[in-house]
Amino acid sequence: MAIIQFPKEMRWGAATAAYQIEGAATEDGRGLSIWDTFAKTPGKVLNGDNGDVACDSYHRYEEDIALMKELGIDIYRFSVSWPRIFPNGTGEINEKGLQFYHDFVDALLANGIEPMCTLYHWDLPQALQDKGGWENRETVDAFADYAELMFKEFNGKIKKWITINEPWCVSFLSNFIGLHAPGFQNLQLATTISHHLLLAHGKAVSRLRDGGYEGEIGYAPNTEWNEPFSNKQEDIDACNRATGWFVEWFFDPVFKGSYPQFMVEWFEKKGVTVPVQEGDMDIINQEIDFVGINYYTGSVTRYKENDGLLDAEKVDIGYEKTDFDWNIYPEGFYKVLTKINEQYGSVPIYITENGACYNDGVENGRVKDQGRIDYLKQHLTSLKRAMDSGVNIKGYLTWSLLDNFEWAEGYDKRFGIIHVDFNTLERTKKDSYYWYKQTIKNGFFDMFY
Ligand code: PNW
Repeated sequence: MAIIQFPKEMRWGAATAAYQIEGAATEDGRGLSIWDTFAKTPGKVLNGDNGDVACDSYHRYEEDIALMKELGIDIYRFSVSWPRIFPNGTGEINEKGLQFYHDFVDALLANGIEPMCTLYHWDLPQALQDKGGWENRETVDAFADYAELMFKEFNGKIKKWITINEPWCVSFLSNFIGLHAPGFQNLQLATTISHHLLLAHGKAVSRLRDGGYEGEIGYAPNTEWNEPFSNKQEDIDACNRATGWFVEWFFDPVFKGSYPQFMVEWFEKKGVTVPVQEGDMDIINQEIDFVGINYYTGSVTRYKENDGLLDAEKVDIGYEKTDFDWNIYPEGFYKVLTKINEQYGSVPIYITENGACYNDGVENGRVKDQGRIDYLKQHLTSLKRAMDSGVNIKGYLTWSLLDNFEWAEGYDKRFGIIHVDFNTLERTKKDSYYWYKQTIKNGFFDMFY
């Protein structure tokens, strides 16, 4: 027996995002987002999939909430579709969009589940993209207005807010690597956007505080870990850049009020600058109530001249992989959490995403996703070690409640603890669902069982 036991204050949850699960893309006055446009551009999403129907959670949320209740989660993290609220990004408010989220949040509360609301999980109103998207500073103000409307409208109902989900993905993955909407490949553009996202985060924090609204606020950067291939300084430096692109780049401004010098110098070498205007860093560098950490994977990395942006190359040394081809590296979870704790102080942390892609299907009403259970066990063991070393962990939310529209991979990659048949939309609880349910109920699990 090896029992991994969590304190009774630990909060448990599951996460999703609007475009990935809602469907109902043209219903009740919803405007278009950049993901509608991107998914319908040939060649951008595997198999030409899109989120028009997704899990149809817009219509089936009562069934989803019943599944959450049976699971026993304390918190459900979902995101609001900005173009349901402001079909044009700004200006006219769509009351039907607000009503949907009221009904949904009321149903969560009635079932004793606390809502954790992400304001931006990637579905920028297309109308704002048409005016330059996140490159345009007006989008920052449009976001702050949208955030404030939500704070006002849901004051007292939603008490946990996340401004931006994974600013690295929104900036660099979407505008430099080009894999996600809007799909550009321009480093200066992506760098500018990373700054504007942090600014949008800061302005939303100000609106919550200045408006005197109830509730806690944070953001959810994605993290990864890199182990140096050798002890050579050039390999260690390459690793520091690779992790720094996710961690320091998006944490230093919020917690220290400046961009990390080693990364700024590197970017300058590549001819790129951050368009910081006077006063920006004070807006970004405000106290937040918690930080959401998303962690999935780690790599072994070494220096390689002219390899990508960072002159860093990932080396495959044979780690086991999930069906997404991401390395399983639970040690990196521990390391990134302790690094954050050391560098930024003991800010309260919610793990806002952690989970694994396994594509096991339904056989005789059952989904035997032992790979996912093992992944969760290993990562929760690392999390517990981090807690024992003093990292201030408040809760753990797994990604994801449901199989869903996995962005550029469409419906081909499954992250849910609940299986969704994308033809019939039928939900089937996977073995991992039952394992997670038991773990939540007990507050512990047995590593070897
Ligand atoms: C996160 N990468 O996405 C998102 O927050 C979720 O919406 C998503 O479903 C989940 O992780 C699983 O992918 C990421 O390429 C997508 O580094 C891609 C990357 C990282 C995170």
